[in-house]
Parts: sequence; structure tokens; C-alpha cells
Amino acid sequence: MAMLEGKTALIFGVANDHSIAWGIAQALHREGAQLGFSYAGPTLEKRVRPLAESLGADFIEQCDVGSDEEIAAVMAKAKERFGTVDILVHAIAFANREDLQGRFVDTSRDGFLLAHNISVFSLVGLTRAALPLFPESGGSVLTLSYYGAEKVAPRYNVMGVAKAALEASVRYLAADLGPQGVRVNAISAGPIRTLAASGISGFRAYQKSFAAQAPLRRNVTIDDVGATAAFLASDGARGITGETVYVDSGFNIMAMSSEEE
Ligand code: NAD
Ligand code: 0WE
Repeated sequence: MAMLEGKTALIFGVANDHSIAWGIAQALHREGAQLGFSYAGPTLEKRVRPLAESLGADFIEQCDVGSDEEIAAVMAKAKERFGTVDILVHAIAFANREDLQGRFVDTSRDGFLLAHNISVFSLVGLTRAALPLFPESGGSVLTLSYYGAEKVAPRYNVMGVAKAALEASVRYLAADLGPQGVRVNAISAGPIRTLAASGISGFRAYQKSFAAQAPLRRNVTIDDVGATAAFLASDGARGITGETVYVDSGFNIMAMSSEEE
């Protein structure tokens, strides 16, 4: 095993131990990677620091991805601490809560731009800033998407449009960076009860009907996503780039809900 021995990963998006980024961090650590963490703002540090330290990490730096300066600063610190970074994990999204209810047609200009800035441009900005840190041998960039990018998911609204742009950004980044051996992929995860999902009205019902319709008849976990992330970051996935890989119990292959319970 130990698919990631000798590799270094920078992980953006841990808020707590329910975060998808945390499932990914644990899986990368299990496979032997050295980890660095970044969190959004001061109030999250007390959550993230003990989690990071439990995996032997000492690189724990703030970066609000809405700021070019903070992106540049965290990458400069990572260069100083690690020299090179092999794996970049982007597990960040944000939209105004009021834009995740009601109708998409009512999205404001500011709400639209905010969702795209934090959830999509941040992947481009972080990837560009990380380019000088990838070794000659290449690297792996991973981000998180959702099925609402492809089909209309009730109330996902502006986030669905942002995820469509995120998946397209993965393809364009993969085309740009392929020649230097940097692979860029997305994982499209099924609904998971994280901080970002809490407070979404009807999320429990969403998960229930998801599990009932999905071939595997269960919801996915942050460990399921972590296992796929570790694979995609590893040499075993050396021929995969620009792809969106579903970790969704097979939900996306179904045309209709199951006839039986
Ligand atoms: P989460 O709340 O644990 O993680 C979201 C992270 O985004 C948090 O750590 C938050 O601090 C960070 N963030 C928000 N604004 C930021 C900013 N300005 N600067 C830096 N960081 C910022 O929730 P999660 O569900 O683990 O979300 C991670 C990713 O997974 C997101 O891209 C989300 O869209 C995606 N995703 C989630 C699900 C789900 O059902 N939970 C399904 C598919 C995809
Ligand atoms: O990508 C997501 C969630 C992203 C998200 C969540 C929030 C909640 C709190 C982005 N911004 C915010 N802003 C907040 O203020 N998911 C895939 C989980 C999710 O969110 C939904 C879903 C699913 C699934 C929203 C509506 C409908 C389904």
C-alpha cells in the first residue's frame, strides 16, 4: 500500500471533522503523504489546528480564497516550508444562503459573482499560485463537484451553475497543465451531511431519496471520497486528467427512481 509515500499535499477546505476535506486528509495521510492545511478565517483555526496536528501536520495557515494576497502568501509559506508540493486539494464552496432556496431566476448579480468567485475562481487562483511548487515530475490537483452541475437539483440553484463552471475549469486547467505533468480532476460526490449541508432545508429528505434511488442503496461518506481522492492523487491515476469522477453510489447512472423500496 502507501500509494503516496514521499508526497506532500496542501489541503484547503477543512472546517471540522465532518468536512469532505478531512476525509481526504485522513486518506492521504493513511497512504503516507505529508500534509499542510489551510483554513478560511480566524474562527476556524481552533477547529482545524487540533485535527491537523492529529495527522502530524505543523503547516496550518489561514487563506481566505477571496483574496489574491492571501493566496500568494500561503503559497509562499508552503514553498518555504516544503520546497515542493505534489498534491493540491480544493474543497471550498460558498453561496449566499438565500440563493440556495427559492428560484434560480431570482439570483442577484452579487450573489452570482460571490458564488463563482469563492467556488470556481478560487480553483484557478490556487492552481496558478501553486504552479511554481509542483516538482518536475508533475502534480495532482483535486476539487469537489456535485451532480447539480449537470442536472437541475432543486434549490441548488447558483451553486449548480458554479459547479458546471468548476467542471469546465477542470478541463481547461488540465489542458493547460498536462504538458508539465500536472493532472487536474474533480470528484462529484453524493450528498453528505457536512457544515455546508447543515441548514439546507430538507437535506435529510434529500439524502433519504438519494439512498433509495442509488444502485448501492446508501449515502456516501467522507471516507468513500477520501479513498477515491487518494487514488486520483496517486501514480495509479497517472493517465487520468480533466475528469469528473462520480463517488455517488451510482446515483448519476439512473434515469428513474427504483420501482421497489
Ligand atoms: P464544509 O463546510 O466542511 O467545507 C466547505 C469549506 O469551504 C469550509 O472549510 C469553509 O471554510 C471553506 N470556505 C468557504 N468560503 C471560503 C473562503 N472564502 N476561503 C477559504 N475557504 C472557504 O463542507 P463540504 O461539504 O465538505 O464542502 C467541501 C466541498 O465539497 C465543496 O466544494 C462542496 O461544494 C463540495 N461538495 C459537497 C457535497 C455535500 O453534500 N456535502 C457534495 C458534493 C460536493
Ligand atoms: O455544494 C454543496 C453545498 C455548498 C454550499 C452550502 C452552503 C450552506 C450555508 C455553499 N454555500 C453555502 N452557504 C451557506 O450559507 N453541496 C453539494 C451540499 C448541498 O447543498 C445544497 C444541496 C446539497 C446536496 C443546497 C440545496 C439543495 C441541495
